[in-house]
Amino acid sequence: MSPMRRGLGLALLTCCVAGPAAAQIRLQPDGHFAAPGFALLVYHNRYLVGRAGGIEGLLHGRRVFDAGQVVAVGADGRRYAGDAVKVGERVTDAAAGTARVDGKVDALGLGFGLTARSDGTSVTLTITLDHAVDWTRVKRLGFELELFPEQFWHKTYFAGGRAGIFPERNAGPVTFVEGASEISLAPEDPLTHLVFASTDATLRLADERTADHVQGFTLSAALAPGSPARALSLRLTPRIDPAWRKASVLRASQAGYRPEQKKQAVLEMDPRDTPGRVTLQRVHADGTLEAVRTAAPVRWGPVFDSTAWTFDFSDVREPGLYQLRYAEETLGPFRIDRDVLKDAWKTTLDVYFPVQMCHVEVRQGYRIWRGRCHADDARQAPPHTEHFDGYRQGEPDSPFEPDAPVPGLTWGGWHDAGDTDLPVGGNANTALLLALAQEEFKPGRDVTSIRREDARVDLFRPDGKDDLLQQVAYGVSYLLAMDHALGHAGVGIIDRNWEQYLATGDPAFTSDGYPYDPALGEREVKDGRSGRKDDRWVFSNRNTGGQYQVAQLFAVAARVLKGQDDAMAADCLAAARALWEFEETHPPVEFDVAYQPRERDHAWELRATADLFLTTGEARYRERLLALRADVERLPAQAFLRTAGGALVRAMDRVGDPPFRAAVVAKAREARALLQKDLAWSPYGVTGGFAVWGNGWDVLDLGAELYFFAKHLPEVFEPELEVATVDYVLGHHPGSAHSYVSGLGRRSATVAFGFNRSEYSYIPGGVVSGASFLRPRYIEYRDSPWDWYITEYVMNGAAAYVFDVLAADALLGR
Ligand SMILES: [Ca+2]
Ligand SMILES: [Ca+2]
Ligand SMILES: [Ca+2]
Repeated sequence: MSPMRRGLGLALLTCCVAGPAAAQIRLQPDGHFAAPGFALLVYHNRYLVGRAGGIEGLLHGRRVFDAGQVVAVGADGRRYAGDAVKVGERVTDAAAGTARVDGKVDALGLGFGLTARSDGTSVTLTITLDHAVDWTRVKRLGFELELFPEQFWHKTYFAGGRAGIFPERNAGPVTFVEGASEISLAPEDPLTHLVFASTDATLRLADERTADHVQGFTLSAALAPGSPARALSLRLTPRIDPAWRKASVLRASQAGYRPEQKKQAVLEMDPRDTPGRVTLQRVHADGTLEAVRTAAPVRWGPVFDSTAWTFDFSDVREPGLYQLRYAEETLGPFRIDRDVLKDAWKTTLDVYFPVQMCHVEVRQGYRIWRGRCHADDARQAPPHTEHFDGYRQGEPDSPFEPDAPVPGLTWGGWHDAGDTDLPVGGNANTALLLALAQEEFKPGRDVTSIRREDARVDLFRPDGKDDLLQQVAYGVSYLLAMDHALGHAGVGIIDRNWEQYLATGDPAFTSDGYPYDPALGEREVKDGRSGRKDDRWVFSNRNTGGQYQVAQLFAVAARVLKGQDDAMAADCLAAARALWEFEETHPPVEFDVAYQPRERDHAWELRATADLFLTTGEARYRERLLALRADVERLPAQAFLRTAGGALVRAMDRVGDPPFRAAVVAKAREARALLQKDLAWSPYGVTGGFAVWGNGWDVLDLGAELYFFAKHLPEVFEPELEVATVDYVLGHHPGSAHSYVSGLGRRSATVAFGFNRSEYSYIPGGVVSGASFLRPRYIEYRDSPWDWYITEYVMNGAAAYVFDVLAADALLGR
């Protein structure tokens, strides 16, 4: 054999054994199927209403399908899917190579097992029925999944003799393929190509997205109606590129850094890769890119399914414009400057908060953001109503008859999120964070005008009044009005029906704005009233945690509003006293409802009492705090860290009782030790606590407490802990490099779930919750207006962001 032939033989061996062969798909010990570049999850997540659960598929680092599940349609046309199908725990059988869940649809007498197994290149899902389908009760039975539309836009599908291209937007229901045995998706795209096939069920591919609903393209495998079969199967075969690697992405704050602060970029990479060098460049006016620092990043360790490497440039303090480079990627430009945080909160207060205000028209120059909404708020929710979005009405506990009008509720409050309800808990938390921001930092800004007489707000048109104080007053106005009407803090106001609630676009149109008058005909409008029964409901039940929460807000607002609006400040203080007094002298009520805290371990009572004491200096509040000292000592460290601690450290010195102070400080040390454990999951310097929902707001919420700890107990909590929460939401986080603040940073959450979500749009300064954790080990951020668990705006996240940026600036400026 000539040397040349030997060489060729070796080359072939290399090519065919280690080269193009993709790794085999294998069952993992945790019950999911994986190969590098592919993963199939089997009920590791169950948020099916959000299309994040059941059978989920990731291909080359992106989720391409989700919400795979058994779907049945009854003879009466009712569809059973999601929570209407009861699915048990997953059973993983390593010897058989299967992961299985059992499920049932009681109403249709259906029981089934759903088993996933792999031959290394495909995964086959088999649905085995307990007995043959009773077709007198069942109209359709099959397995359905949703293809995430953005991954398939303008890509092809092939099935039998048919082929086509997936459209970007839905234009009414379209069936692409019906009755096929094999469907090939995106064969022209080697990173998205997937083939679905079945020998015993008929496949269908359709676009059932509608303008007002959350849906991907639907792929289903169904039994032929009338079939006596007791099983059906679906085989999916991904094309896996063995050369593919997870993208290496740099993460750092996209707003930039103050010179004196810690500056760290994280490079998350495919675990099979090792990085080259990262370069920090300074950008000069003449086009020069000056390499300030070039170094190999330092390995930190695994974070989700990546390996994290860190690049520290803390000692670069020279003010200027910089960018980070790695391979072909550029992060930035961003600033290093003393003033960098002076601007970062402004858009949230200037645009997001005004746009989120209920009951007003909002304009920005020629742009009409929204018409005036909900001028017909609100009517008493009838007793024993289990409503949507966590709202419930139990026993009647208000002066108003069922569905009677409740006066005074047409001014104040912010829309919760992408939805327009006014939850008392969320509004109180938001107003409190803004009020504390005013008290601590007094940023002093006026670019917004609010005119009550016209129910109109104009952005970037000053009215001589401080914007932050105006927002505090706006939240407080709503809660005071409810307190005056009901005699306590209720649950909140929300649409009466599901159609109103799901509507996207201008909320001015979800009700007619005229209070309902039963004396009028349905189309009649007279004297500012109408016969259309579309006014929202106010849910009124008392809940002890919620009462203390609102009492604390009123106590803080009384301090902050003094001098600006003395009448409202006095009103707040009277209401805070009355709420507190009532809860101190009546048995606690734990009414389970969304958005409100439940009282545990006196944590909310401590908050309210501490702030009433700080506002009044009165002995009764001090005495109550001292009486609760043993409860402070018993308080779980987590409750101190996230609930009671901030108020206690603010009050402890003024209480002036050494044993009380010692109890608070001891608990703070315990909380600091607990926090250290919660930081261990990553190099990002913040707590984890991931679920399907991104953890951005949790991090920001804790940030506000961390500020007070660092301010009052600097020997226990270092300022860096608080500053890290700001860096985190601005891009120094896992899952993507997006800034979670819309419009802030070169790459940010500009496709978001606000009221304008149908337009694939955003509200500048809105703050999203961020990357979603997909159990068992994946994390993903995607620019989707429908993934509310990633891209929705919630007002208290935005308030915490405003607070935390001002706080970071204050701590770093010390
Ligand atoms: Ca809501
Ligand atoms: Ca103003
Ligand atoms: Ca109405």
